[in-house]
Amino acid sequence: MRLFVAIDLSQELRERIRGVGKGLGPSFRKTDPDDVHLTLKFLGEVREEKLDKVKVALAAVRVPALKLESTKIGSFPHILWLGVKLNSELAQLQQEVQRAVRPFALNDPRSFKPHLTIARFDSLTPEDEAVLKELLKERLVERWKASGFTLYRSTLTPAGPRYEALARFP
Ligand code: 2AM
Repeated sequence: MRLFVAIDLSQELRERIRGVGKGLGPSFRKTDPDDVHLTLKFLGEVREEKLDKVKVALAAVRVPALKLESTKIGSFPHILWLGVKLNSELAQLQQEVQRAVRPFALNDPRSFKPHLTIARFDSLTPEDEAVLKELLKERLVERWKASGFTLYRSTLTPAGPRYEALARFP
């Protein structure tokens, strides 16, 4: 099973992400705003027998009171995202989650860049190219409080990934 650990968003932030999505043309594959999350750690494929151990490891992580804040719209190749400020509580939680799941997880040397994936894209129409250029100038600041994190299972389907919450860690 493909697993990842993420923080859920506030309903207000989901609505703002929905608003951004309304301006996107057909060359963007939008994430359903109800599925958008802040990934702390992608574990990759984990054998089902290990699931209980993963849960025990995550249950030992102490979660600070987290005040989060979205920042600006940006892009990686093929991904349109909304950034999240990397404050010390978020950095600490991400490191602790990463440490807890290290025996079970993919070893990804990339540094943590907190982001919310709004849409994915390959080639863009000229209109969508112009939309992207404008969006990249925007900030979308929304504050929310996280009350914990969630272990998710991701199932890849032809219609895109489906996410299922397996356990919540308040
Ligand atoms: P993304 O939103 O930037 O694609 C489930 O796939 C979650 O884990 C997504 O939020 C995804 O981030 C994140 N993730 C991180 N590394 C990944 C990887 N190597 N493969 C798939 N998803 C990854």
